Amino acid sequence: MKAPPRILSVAGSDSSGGAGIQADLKTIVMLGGYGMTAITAVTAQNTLGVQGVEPISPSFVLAQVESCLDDIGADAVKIGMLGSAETAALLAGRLDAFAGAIVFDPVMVATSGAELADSATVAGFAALMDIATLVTPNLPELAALTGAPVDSVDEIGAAAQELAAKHDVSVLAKGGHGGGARVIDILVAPGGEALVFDDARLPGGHTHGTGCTLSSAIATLMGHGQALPHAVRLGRQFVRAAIENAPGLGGGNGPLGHQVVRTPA
Ligand code: PXL
Repeated sequence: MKAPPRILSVAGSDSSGGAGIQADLKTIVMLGGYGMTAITAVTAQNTLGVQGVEPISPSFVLAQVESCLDDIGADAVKIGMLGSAETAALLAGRLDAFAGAIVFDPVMVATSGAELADSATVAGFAALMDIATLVTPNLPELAALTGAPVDSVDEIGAAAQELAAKHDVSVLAKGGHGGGARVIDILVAPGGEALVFDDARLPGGHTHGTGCTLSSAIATLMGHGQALPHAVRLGRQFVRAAIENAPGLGGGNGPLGHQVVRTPA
């Protein structure tokens, strides 16, 4: 049996199972990876909103990371909700020399609109972007990280190029929040080369956890040895199939159907 890629997710817990750590583990296992977690915050949450957040202490987030890396080790790391600026700083220090891929989803706001990072934590994102392989902002996050307008494909590409050059990182600007009939994502390499992924927007409103799912899918696919552009291509296919198979649970923006998706790596 081929050894599964070892994937560590550093992210928050979503009690409703649709986003965060829970979405990450579902994604990692469906893509043939071995999933581990360092939980940064616990949320009380459902498809209607976030009812409460309890951050885990930064030193204990790091303790979880150490426990995983000291023994089992990891081929790729996915970073999501951080919970505090100090956790961001400690994590950037610990992962500075990490040899595998680091996929950083700069989570600021939940799909329901709840704030998941305060301004100090967002300031702490810079150090993580410096050490990441890929950062995956949605349009509001890209605008917040660059201060640039993101109203057209040209503006989105320019903002992504600015961020990529500043932090020497690949940037996947995700267009799902754009609202048009097509969802256009732009992958920009640190040197500025761009690759555009353009698909029809899927019908149905169940998109809770899409960002978490995409970033952990890309991390797992890179852990399998896929090059970044192909990992992004396959990861987007995985998310789209999971949206198409959303089970329609809850009274609000519901979770994806991870359990039915089979995408070979
Ligand atoms: O999708 C952003 C996100 C990340 N992490 C946690 C979340 C959410 C959205 O709900 O709950 C824990």
